[in-house]
Amino acid sequence: MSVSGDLNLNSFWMPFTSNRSFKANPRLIERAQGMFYYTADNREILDGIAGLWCCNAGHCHPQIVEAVQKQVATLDYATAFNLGHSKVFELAERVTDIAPEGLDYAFFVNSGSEAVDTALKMALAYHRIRGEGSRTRLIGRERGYHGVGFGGISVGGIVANRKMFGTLLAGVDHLPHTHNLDHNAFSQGLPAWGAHLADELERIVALHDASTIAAVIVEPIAGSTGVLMPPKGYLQRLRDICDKHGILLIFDEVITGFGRTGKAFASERFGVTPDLITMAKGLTSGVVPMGGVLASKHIYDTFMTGPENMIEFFHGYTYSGHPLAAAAGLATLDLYKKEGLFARALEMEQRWGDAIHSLKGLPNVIDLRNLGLIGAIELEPIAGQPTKRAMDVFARCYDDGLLIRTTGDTIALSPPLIIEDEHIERIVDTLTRALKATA
Ligand code: PXG
Ligand code: PLP
Repeated sequence: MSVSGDLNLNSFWMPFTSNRSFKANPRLIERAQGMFYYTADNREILDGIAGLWCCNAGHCHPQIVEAVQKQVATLDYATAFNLGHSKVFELAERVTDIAPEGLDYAFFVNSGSEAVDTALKMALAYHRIRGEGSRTRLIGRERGYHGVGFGGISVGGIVANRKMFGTLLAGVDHLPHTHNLDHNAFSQGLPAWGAHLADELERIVALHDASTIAAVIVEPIAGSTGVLMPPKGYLQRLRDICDKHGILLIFDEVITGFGRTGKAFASERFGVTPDLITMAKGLTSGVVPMGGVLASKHIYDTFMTGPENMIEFFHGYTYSGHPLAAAAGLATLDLYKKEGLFARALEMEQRWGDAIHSLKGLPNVIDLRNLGLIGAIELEPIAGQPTKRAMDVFARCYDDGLLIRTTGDTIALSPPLIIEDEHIERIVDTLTRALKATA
């Protein structure tokens, strides 16, 4: 039995965790405030990853806390099936207001994974309603992460997340990923090389025929597989090829949404508008689980063409538009606006990027990447022990008061958008010590 103080750790089967390692050496968080977590023994841990790319407004902001407290005491739950409450309608209006032009409709779910499955189903149904029911193929990308639903792992490109789970969705193909250290190592912002990799979509179209393809889904910046920036011009080229062949383009903005790139969405930052956007995480600053899909007017209107008394989209979750999530979302969007947090992320981008790139030359650092308030440090793996180098740095940083995230041998950073210069300095200093100590 695994025990920490009075706490029995046995029964909780932890997600995406080595349960046995964790339970042998647990790390328990007690509370949070602003940029910091505090452990059970009251150590301060600087949160370098905004929880898990989600607490963009910082932790326990009193305005969000108060909104949720008020909501739970007023209306705890109401279904959104044939019933409504005002906050979810307000939230849909507010979030579509900051969305790219033309993405005028919001469908709410409870996570990024559900958002992805919802968007894929919208794409399939859209073509079918238009009389193009042969468009059933979905195109993802190698090294893509789209959550853990069957749709998401099918279009996703992380082998470990796929190989245990059978045949997945049929009729899925994958674009190549865009990561290339030979051409792009130590690029600031978007790498110059690689836009041509979007042309692989033409090869996939030539192989299957456009009439069989419903949608392409990509993360504008791939987060979970190590922070892979899109080469300059790549996303626009994907857009152009999709347009040419009548294929819908889905941007999975679960991590890039809500200011992470210095704009509301990466779509705006990169000037490329998809047909559907998936979102989650920063929508409520991580306070209450919520995700969503933003849909273009054209897609929504297509669904609204059947008999008026009929359900148009046979899809939805018990907690779609949950009142607590809606209240948290509204308070979060208020805060982003009032404190100008998206613009703030853009203002900090250069200093943040310079800080990340100041780690060049430290032991085992083979690449550094940055954009908005995202940073990545790729390390040379220890021969025969992939992931160990990064996990050693993680453990060292945690003991030294900094929370980072690792994926493979890449360290990912995505701090709350309220980060100050002093926090950036502390992140760099702690990482420097850890990289040297683990060399
Ligand atoms: N799409 C993308 C692009 C994501 O990053 C999901 C979908 C799934 O969201 P949910 O809410 O179902 O987890 C994500 C989630 C990491 C990390 O370490 C990233 C995510 C989840 C867990 C870890 O980078 N992103
Ligand atoms: N399983 C059962 C037996 C259910 O009754 C429901 C919803 O009513 C679900 C799964 C789906 O749950 P959710 O709507 O929370 O995704």
